Amino acid sequence: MSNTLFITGATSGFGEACARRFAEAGWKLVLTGRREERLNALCAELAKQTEVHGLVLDVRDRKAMEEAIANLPLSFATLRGLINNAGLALGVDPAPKCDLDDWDTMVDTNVKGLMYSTRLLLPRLIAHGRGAGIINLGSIAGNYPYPGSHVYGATKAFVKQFSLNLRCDLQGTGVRVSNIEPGLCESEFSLVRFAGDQERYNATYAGAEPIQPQDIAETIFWVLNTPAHININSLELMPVSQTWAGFAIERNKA
Ligand code: NDP
Ligand code: 8X3
Repeated sequence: MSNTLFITGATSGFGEACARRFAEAGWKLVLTGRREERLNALCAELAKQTEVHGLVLDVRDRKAMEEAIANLPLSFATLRGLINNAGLALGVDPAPKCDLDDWDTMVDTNVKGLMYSTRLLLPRLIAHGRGAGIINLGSIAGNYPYPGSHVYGATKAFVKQFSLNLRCDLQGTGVRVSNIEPGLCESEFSLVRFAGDQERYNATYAGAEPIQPQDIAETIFWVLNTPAHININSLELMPVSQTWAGFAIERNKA
C-alpha cells in the first residue's frame, strides 16, 4: 500500500515543513489551507517530487470538508497518515478583556476543525490499517496553564484527551494516534496571535533559539515511521531555553 499523507494547514509553519519533509521521502500528499496562492505554489513545487493534491479548505466549514474529502481522487483513497495541524491562538489578553469572537474562532478551528478532519478521514486510515497514524498538534499550553492561554490552552487540552480517547476506539484497527506537544516554536503562529505585530513577534523569539518548523517536521516524520507495533502516545518538546515560571502569588498591600 502506498504512503499517502493528509495535512491540514500546509500553507505555513509546521504543515508546510511536514509537506516538504514527506515529499522528500516520496509520500503522496493531500495539502490543505485557506490561502489559495500559497497552497498552489507549494503544490506546484512539490509536484516535481511526488503526487500532490491541493484543497483550498477552511477546516471550520464542515460541509466543505465533507464534500472535499468525499471527492478525493481515487489515488488518495487510503491514508497512511493524517496530520491535524491547522490551528491558531488569538491574543494573550487576560480573559476579562477578550473578544468572544476570538474564542469562537479558536474553538471552531482547533477543536471542531480537528474533529471534522479526524472523523471524515478515519475510514481511509482504517482502510490502510497497520502502520497508519494520526498526528495531532497539541501544545504545552494543553499541559500547563499560563496567563493569557485560557481558551487556546483549553483547546489543546481537548486535543490531548481526544487523542487518548481515540486510541481506545481504534484498538484493533492498527491505526495509531500521537499528540505532539511543542513549546516555543518560531512560525507565523505568533504573527497571527499578535494580529500581525512584527515587533511582538521579534520580541517573542529574540535570543531564545526557538524550535523551528523543520524540527517539528523531523519529529513527526520519525513518529509516523516508528515500527507499526509502537504508538507514541504523546511527545512534548521545548527549546532548551524554555522552562517553567513559578506560581503567581498576589500579596496584601497592607
Ligand atoms: P502557522 O500559523 O505557521 O500555521 C498554521 C496553519 O494552519 C496555516 O497553514 C494556516 O493556513 C492553517 N489554518 C489556520 N486556520 C485554518 C482554518 N480555519 N482552516 C484551514 N487551515 C487553517 O502556525 P504553526 O505552524 O506554528 O502551528 C501549527 C499548529 O501547531 C497549530 O495547531 C498550533 O496551535 C500548534 N502549535 C504551534 C506552536 C508554536 O509555537 N508555533 C507550539 C505548539 C503548537 P491558512 O491561514 O492558509 O488557512
Ligand atoms: C504554542 C505554544 O507556549 O505559545 O502552542 O502556548 S505556547
